Amino acid sequence: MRLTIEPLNAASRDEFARRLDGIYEHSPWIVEHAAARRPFASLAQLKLALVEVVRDAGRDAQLALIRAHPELAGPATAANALPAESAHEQVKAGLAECTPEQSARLQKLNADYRAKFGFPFVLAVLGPRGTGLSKAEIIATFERRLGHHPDYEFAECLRNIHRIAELRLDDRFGFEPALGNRVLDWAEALARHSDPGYAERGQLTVTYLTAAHRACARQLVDWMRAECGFDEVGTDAVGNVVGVYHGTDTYAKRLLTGSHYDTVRNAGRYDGRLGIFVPMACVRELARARRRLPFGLEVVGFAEEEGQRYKAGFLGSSALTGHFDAAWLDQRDADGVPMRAAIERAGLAIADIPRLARDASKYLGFVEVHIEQGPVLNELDLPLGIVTSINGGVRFLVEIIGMASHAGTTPMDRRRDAAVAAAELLLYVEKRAGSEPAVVGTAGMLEVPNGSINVVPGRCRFSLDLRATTDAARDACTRDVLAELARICERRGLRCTIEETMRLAAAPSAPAWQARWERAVQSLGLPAHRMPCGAGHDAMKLAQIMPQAMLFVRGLNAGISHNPLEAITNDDADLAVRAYLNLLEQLTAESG
Ligand code: HGY
Ligand code: MN
Ligand code: MN
Repeated sequence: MRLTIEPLNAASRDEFARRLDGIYEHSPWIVEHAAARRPFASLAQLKLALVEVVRDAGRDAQLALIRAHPELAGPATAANALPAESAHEQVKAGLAECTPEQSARLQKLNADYRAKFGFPFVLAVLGPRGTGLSKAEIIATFERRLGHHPDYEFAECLRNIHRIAELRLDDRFGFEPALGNRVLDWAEALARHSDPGYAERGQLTVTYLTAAHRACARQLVDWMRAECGFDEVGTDAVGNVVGVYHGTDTYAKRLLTGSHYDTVRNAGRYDGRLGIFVPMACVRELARARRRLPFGLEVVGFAEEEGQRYKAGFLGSSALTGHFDAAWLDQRDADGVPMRAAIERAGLAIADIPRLARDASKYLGFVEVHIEQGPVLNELDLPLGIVTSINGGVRFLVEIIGMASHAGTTPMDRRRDAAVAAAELLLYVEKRAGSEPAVVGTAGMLEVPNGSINVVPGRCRFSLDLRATTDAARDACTRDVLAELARICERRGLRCTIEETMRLAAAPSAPAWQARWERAVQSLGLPAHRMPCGAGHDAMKLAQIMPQAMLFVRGLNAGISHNPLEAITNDDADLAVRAYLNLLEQLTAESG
């Protein structure tokens, strides 16, 4: 019989525990302790309460909980001696039919893992989508996690235990996170398009206006039209995909929303795209219910945010704010192709770009859903977070110029070594940015052009990405770094060129919109965890012309991003869609 929240709230402590028996492997104490935290407003709140019971139980009880778990494809599996839930999960992930090589590999991994950490490897083998990881994914995860620090693995085993419990609870409640499944399935399908040189290696890279990029745009247009029921769908002059779902009055103000569909190199499949899929799933729900809101919804898949193919970043959202800089059209990619040519080859009309600027008076504001791209929600075991402010940033491309000379005959005190100068500066950036928590500094690209193993580097090119919670902190760090660069070049007899390629102001969330996200998250029975944002987002661009606020979704694997390990669960994606739907209900109620 399917569980529901109300009878669980009303049940006796023993009855409550009995109905939740087996949710945590051989550890009834967890549900027994959770009974005292009733009543629960939602399944999500019940799940969080169970997490908190374990969190409050202390390390010994947590260690016992981890040790209560069977090994993957271990002796208990072979002897068919697993509890029903674990047996079902391991069978569904195919662990009952391992090849001899896979069995041997898993036994060795189990032994090595237990020898290193002193507890068994725990993995939610049904995975983020709930349908089961492949054996290859399980083994790869096992091997990757074997290399972690013991403290990280202790916490990661607990997070996987909570994910196992979540999936078991979903099953007991007969709850399928269908909205979240749709989001994950869209993400997987869109990730099939990738640029040459990456696609062959199974890596996701979609840079501005490549064939893969255009295929993504077409796919988004198709889904918006065929699956979601948008009224108007199209691609604009810079390649943004724009879907409009009208309100009761087609001239009513609109909520602007969305995120980017381009990616960094060897990316994850949720950065940006999640913020397109979540509002798409909302429109799909509204259209299926034949509901019209008192405002329109304008969902934008921004064509370019990452600044990978061309130096200009946030190009898609800049076009909407009226800040598209025509000089960007002359920027060339690594193959020398000017942006102008790429836009024309994509069949887009450069002359139309200025007309993309939005009249902010016609919009209520801008909201963006995005993966956190950091470890905070993952460590707090929270599915959602509310952004309080987005860090401001500035980016430079620097070239230090010295003198190439013979590596063997040039005395160390007579060199004009550009690479060593760059290294000295980067160590300064690390020290300076590390001197205050509000600031971060990164050199993501570094090269000795046409370098040779036996030549003192005459040139060294690198990028600088400096960010801070406030513009003042960002600018102070920038001043110090550029002054140090000048001192290093002076002392070493070198010169340098510096090109500023991007500058974005810090963007505090608009209070009214941040409050709406907070209420939306609380409506799910979850705490409204407020947090700053270190990454750049299209919302910081839209912040220049209208109020904005963002919702964060927890990332798995310590929230890693700009990396193929980027992942979210179907349950968390489902909560994000439900939070978004609640925000739409709030706006509807406010409009009277
Ligand atoms: O760099 C950033 O923070 C964003 O991913 N473009
Ligand atoms: Mn990104
Ligand atoms: Mn992003």
